Amino acid sequence: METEPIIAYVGLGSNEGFRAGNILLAVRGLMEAGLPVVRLSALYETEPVGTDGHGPYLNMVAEIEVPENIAPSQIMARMVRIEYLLGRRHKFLQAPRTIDLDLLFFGDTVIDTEFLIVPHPRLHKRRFVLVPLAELEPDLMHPVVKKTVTELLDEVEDDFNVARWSPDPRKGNRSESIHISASSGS
Ligand code: PH2
Ligand code: MG
Ligand code: MG
Repeated sequence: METEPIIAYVGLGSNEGFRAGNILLAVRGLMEAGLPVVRLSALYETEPVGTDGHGPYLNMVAEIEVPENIAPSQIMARMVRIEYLLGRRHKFLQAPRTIDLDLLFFGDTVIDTEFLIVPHPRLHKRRFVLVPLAELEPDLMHPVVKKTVTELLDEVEDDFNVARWSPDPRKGNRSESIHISASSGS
């Protein structure tokens, strides 16, 4: 009997180096690690949350059709390896990073251990996650908060800027098109 595959959502972010390249290499990394990426949101340029004076992020969300017998902890382990291969070194909490991969949802599974919290504990409070997620799956239900992504986005208090991004060849693909307000600086 065929069973429906579990769908997982992964948040990708980069605010150091060639951001779009880092994100696309991470998508390739997921595929090569046996995690089939079936849909991608657009890329968004987003004002950094909780990190005074750091550069803007590119953020995206990827949908994964989880192969049978792959547990959330194995997805995490593969993501950490991809982060490492792409040059991520954990300098300090919320330091600028070439790549950050976060497991947002794993079907409607709820996990709360010392090592892993699923759904991601802050996803429902972050516009830079909810906007790309709503693009892919607006009716997705958060199994803990019990609201859909659309409802969460309607209610979210985070008003940090999130804007669709596309490469600007005139700027050598390094456009920093959003203006970071002085209040979020140091
Ligand atoms: N990630 C963080 C901290 N702040 N801000 C934005 N805009 N995008 C991120 O991905 C992000 C952040 C820590 O993981
Ligand atoms: Mg993160
Ligand atoms: Mg992370």
